[in-house]
Amino acid sequence: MLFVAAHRAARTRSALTLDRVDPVTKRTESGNDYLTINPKGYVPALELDDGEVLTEGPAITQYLVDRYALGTLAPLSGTIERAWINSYLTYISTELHKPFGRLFDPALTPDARASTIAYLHRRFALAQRQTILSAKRLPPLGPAIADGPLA
Ligand SMILES: N[C@@H](CCC(=O)N[C@@H](CS)C(=O)NCC(=O)O)C(=O)O
Repeated sequence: MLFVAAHRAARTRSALTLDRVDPVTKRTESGNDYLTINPKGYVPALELDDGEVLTEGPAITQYLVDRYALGTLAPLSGTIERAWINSYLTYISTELHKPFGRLFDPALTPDARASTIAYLHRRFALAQRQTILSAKRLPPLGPAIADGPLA
């Protein structure tokens, strides 16, 4: 079971069973309290058949690739090419995604909003440069797992 944001589930094509989470009530569409599944409260979370729950986007995507698409959507674990992918996913998660979320905070002051936007501009410029560099260094893989979060 993959828990995703309420607005995303409809757009996601996947062999996984999906359950939407209401971001305000933290109830799942199937009627469960999401906080009992993932106390962090945010999505995504992946619940395995044995009940194990994995959170954090970069960990989930890499787990799914290694388990179900070995060597096709990402370079093999333990290679420097895979470490670049991991680095890029972590960058997206921490340097782009999180500050972006602040912009939706109604309590954000105009000054804080302006400095967050300036920060994001710098970070996106670096991401773009890095993407161009990576494209030259990574083996051709077709759609890669790092494309997902930026799509
Ligand atoms: N560190 C997490 C962050 C996930 C995240 O911020 N998810 C957003 C949706 S894109 C969310 O659920 N926000 C609601 C909340 O934080 O309560 C990851 O990389 O997976």
